[in-house]
Amino acid sequence: MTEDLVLVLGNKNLSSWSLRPWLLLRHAGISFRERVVPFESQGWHDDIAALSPSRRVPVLHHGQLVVWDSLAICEYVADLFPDAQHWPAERTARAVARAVSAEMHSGFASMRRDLPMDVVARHPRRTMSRETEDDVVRVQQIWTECRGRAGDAGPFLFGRFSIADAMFAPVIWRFRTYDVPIADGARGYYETMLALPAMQEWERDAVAEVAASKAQAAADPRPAQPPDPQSAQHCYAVIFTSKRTSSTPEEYDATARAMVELAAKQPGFLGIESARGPDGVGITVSYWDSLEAIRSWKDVPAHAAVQARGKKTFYERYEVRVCTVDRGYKFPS
Ligand SMILES: N[C@@H](CCC(=O)N[C@@H](CS)C(=O)NCC(=O)O)C(=O)O
Repeated sequence: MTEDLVLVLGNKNLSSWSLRPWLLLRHAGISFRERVVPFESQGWHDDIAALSPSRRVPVLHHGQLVVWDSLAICEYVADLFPDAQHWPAERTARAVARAVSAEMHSGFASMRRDLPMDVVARHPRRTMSRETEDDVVRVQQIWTECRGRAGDAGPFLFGRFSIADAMFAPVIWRFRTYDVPIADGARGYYETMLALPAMQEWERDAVAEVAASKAQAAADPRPAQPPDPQSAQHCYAVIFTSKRTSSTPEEYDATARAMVELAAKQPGFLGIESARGPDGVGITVSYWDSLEAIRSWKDVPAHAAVQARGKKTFYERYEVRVCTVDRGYKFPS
């Protein structure tokens, strides 16, 4: 193979889909270069459309070829390295491995939503919806049945490590973060995956990534500042009143910081101030020099993506009011 494989990933702590092809390549000892583009970073905002036609990660670049979607990347790797047997060699085992991989790829929406991957976080015994409980039971039923069938052929779902293991790997972190009870028949597999050197490497990278982003925030706090009320008369204010859900606090904090930084780069931005109480209710007021600036900010793609994420994950509810500021004063003046 003359060209390098370049795998583009999201944040290692959060990007469940990115983990799958990365784990497949790393566990097999295949050489590749990785490029992490953190969500909500300026790099994501500027580069993702050029890197990935779906604007999602993971995406694999191999010379001129671009392969997006985690399962498609795993299939391509299996084609490139047939001797590595990334699918089970035996036909019926291969059919079942493909079936459980496809089920993982297209299903479990409730579990994904309620138990988002956050490798370093611990949220023990989160209350689960009925649908999420059903998803958890189904995943463990798959693991138990596959392990029963594989027997002594090896510790993975189909004996040897296969694409099916890569597909389920993010669920291992989800179960650990939320301290999901593991059934007896699935426990050995769960522990095998936690102990896998490539999984531990991913975890170390996730821990380092979160520590680096906290250190950066501490070194460069850029406190959100409102404009001086006397110099910003006749401007516009957007009052965003929200109630947080309890989910994904790290992702929320990182995203909120990134959004303030991004807003501060927009034309017409004058300042921002924000407060949130222990009950999860928060008020953020951003100030702008025109209604047009407010409209443009709403449509900035990275901001639009966060608004969609907010509805799904961050907020129980929110209200937005766009107001005119006619005059202002302060004490001490
Ligand atoms: N089916 C795709 C899903 C990829 C996906 O949703 N990736 C997420 C990150 S884990 C993403 O890129 N999100 C960015 C966005 O929605 O803007 C795959 O398997 O690769």
